[in-house]
Amino acid sequence: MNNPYLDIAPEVKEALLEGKAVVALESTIISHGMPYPQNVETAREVEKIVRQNGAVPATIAILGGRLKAGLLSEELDYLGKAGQAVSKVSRRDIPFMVASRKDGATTVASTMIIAAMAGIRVFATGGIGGVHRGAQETFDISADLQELASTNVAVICAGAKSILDIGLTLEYLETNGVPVVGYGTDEMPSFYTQKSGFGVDYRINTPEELAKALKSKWDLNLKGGVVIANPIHQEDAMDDQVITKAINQALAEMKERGVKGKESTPFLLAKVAEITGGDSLASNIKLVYSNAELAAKTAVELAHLA
Ligand code: PSU
Ligand code: MN
Repeated sequence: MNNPYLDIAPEVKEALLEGKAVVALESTIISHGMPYPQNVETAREVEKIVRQNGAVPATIAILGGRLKAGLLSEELDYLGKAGQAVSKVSRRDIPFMVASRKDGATTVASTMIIAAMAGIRVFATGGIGGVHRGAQETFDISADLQELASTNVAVICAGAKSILDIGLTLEYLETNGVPVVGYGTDEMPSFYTQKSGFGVDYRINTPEELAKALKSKWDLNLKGGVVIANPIHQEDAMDDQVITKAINQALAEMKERGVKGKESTPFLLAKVAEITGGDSLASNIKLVYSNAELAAKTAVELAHLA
């Protein structure tokens, strides 16, 4: 924890020193994943849910070049209002933000890195990045997947959005030794819906079982993360046809406009929300709450095992 680049919030530091449960949260979902003000409201509510379930939240970002584990309320507000004006920061970008003392919103990959530096092992988000559709041509594969291969943090998500090629994403994770666990399901959920047609590697039904699997992996020095895919509750899920149509339309528009690289995912997220007239945003918010709850419960169980 003695890292001269890292600021751990006092509450987070105390919890870590006492071996208590801490849950990391990312900030790209705030700045680039949702519109203001729903992004800030969601970020605050997520922190509250983590607390209600017995863990301490640590939202991660880079501010003024400092790596932050745990943000103040006004810092959440700043990131939410700044939106896409703040840099989206993945692994490759971290040193440049630090060197030039800039602000950055952290993706799944960079949140994992900073969480691991702080000693946090459980992280809740909405969706992970993955292998994009058409990656055979574009080579667009999220750095999140490589990070999952090498950094010891469990990521609780609602599966992968079908803006991605879910089958290829699962193949990529398998090659890199990253287990994909379905929480209470045998099927990989696809973010807005419970189904994708693809199976997960393991089905686990309780936070206690999840914690045991994580402890086993890391006790054995099998480095890397775990994807814990927690399906959206049925009452919050979207109609499969509606969301499929919206995603296809968003993908077509992206191609037309030639959107590439780090802009792709934020573009697709905003387009899908726009096309569905906010319905997808409502689902997105609900699934993040559900993931925060499961992450907190898992972190509590993991703290008991330590
Ligand atoms: N998927 C979502 N919501 C998000 C993201 C992905 O449903 O907010 C964000 C996360 O921060 C994720 C990042 O780590 O997008 C992936 O971006 P890229 O595909 O450029 O690696
Ligand atoms: Mn990409």
